[in-house]
Amino acid sequence: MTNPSPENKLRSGYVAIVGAPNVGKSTLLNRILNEKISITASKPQTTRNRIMGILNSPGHQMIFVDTPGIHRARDSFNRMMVDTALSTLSEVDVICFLIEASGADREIDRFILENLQKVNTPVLLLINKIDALRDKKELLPVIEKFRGIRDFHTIIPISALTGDGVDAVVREIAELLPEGPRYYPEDYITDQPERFLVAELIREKVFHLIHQEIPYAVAVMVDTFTEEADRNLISIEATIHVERDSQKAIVIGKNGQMLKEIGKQAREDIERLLGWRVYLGLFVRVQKNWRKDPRVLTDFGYPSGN
Ligand SMILES: Nc1nc2c(ncn2[C@@H]2O[C@H](COP(=O)(O)OP(=O)(O)OP(=O)(O)O)[C@@H](O)[C@H]2O)c(=O)[nH]1
Ligand SMILES: [Mg+2]
Repeated sequence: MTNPSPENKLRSGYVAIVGAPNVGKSTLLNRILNEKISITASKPQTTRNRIMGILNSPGHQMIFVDTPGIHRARDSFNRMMVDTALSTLSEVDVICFLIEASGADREIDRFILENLQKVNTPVLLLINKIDALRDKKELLPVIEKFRGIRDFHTIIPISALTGDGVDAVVREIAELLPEGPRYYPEDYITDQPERFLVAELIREKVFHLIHQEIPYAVAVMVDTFTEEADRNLISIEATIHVERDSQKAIVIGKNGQMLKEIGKQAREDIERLLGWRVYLGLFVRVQKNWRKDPRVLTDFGYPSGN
């Protein structure tokens, strides 16, 4: 690759990834960056914060913002997540609106479209999970329908899972970005602190290994993070907070087996992320109804609302 000559100015800016829960937003961010920055799960409402991922090339810096799935929130914690996503819309240069190839006429997609009407930002409609279609012809009515609703900058069928169509998305975004500075150093892929990424990887394993309501009642905090250069490892202690004693028992599991498995899988991912050997100590603690407690929400790094 050649460096851009001075007259070829850098193009840079912010790109929101929005859509209903579980449509594959975080999977797409990870695919674009070729790094696991954002956790993913087959359950809705996995992502709770804005997750920033930065794609650098000689001529561009694209700052992607993965957001919580937009849905009809039933409680204040979920409303906080939806507000986090909606507030991103007015702060970016390009919006990627993800829908699923099948079941694309969901009421929530219409709600998101209403919110997109309020901003003047170019919107790319990305129809995801095309690998799961039996016949690509199923896309045609979806494309027709959405084309009738709004003037999208472009409509691209993709698979965030296989990478199909993702290069085309990046190319389209590159053309839409304004000239601008490199907001972050070239070797940055996220502005999320390592502690946050580590806590998220632990939370992801709870999503993968435990079903029903428990993952939603879990928050993870890293308590200590110590480089032990003489032992050639990073020593991490983290606490998995749950809301009730019964949940604590399930997270620990019979003879501690569940907690052990969460720790093992999380450690493997954390070692990959940090490029270091890792010792991971996990604790489980009951923090009654933390999702409703503004003080605890702040401690856990979530907006506490009002
Ligand atoms: N078959 C298929 N599955 C996909 C694709 N993209 C994502 N998935 C799966 O869909 C599920 C949800 O993916 P996520 O990336 O966590 O979805 P999300 O939109 O970030 O979800 P929330 O954060 O909960 O809003 C996971 O099981 C993914 O593996 C795709 O292109 N094809
Ligand atoms: Mg997500």
